[in-house]
Amino acid sequence: MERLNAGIMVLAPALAAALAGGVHGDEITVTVSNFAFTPANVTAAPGDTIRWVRVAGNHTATSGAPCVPNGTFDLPVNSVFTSATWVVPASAAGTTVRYYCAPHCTTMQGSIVVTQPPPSPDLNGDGAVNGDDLGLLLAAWGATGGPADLNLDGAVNGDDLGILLGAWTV
Ligand SMILES: [Ca+2]
Ligand SMILES: [Ca+2]
Ligand SMILES: [Cu+2]
Repeated sequence: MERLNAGIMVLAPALAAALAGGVHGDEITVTVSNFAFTPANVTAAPGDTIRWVRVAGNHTATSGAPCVPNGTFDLPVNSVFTSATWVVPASAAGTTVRYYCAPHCTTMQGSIVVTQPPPSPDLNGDGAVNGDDLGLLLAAWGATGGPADLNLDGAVNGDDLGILLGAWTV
């Protein structure tokens, strides 16, 4: 029983954070060896953590096109720093984040395809889908995109209204 309690105490904060944030928070592991990232290409959602784990050699995980650092991250993965992490920010949604190993930049490369979370019909973010959100959608009626384009088809119209009404908080 004591073991069980200890386990629950460890898990509870993570569970609470997951429920509160509504984010995935998955951890995706990439191994770093001589001379490859494995898997070289991963898919992640905003809020996920990429963890590079050293298997062999002295490397880095450096963001940018091969050999061209762009300053987003530059992390050692070597005999001193055997793992490194980067949390995928919301601003990266819908993009592909390329990275490479600085000492072996011509051959040792990887990428992170960041998914775009579906828009929420709770347009004002207050936790309920109701008349306030309907007002925002109607105000954006006819727009060619933006947060009220709930099905991401480039128009704010009846299809988006249907999604909002289908999610109505009762
Ligand atoms: Ca709302
Ligand atoms: Ca739409
Ligand atoms: Cu390397």
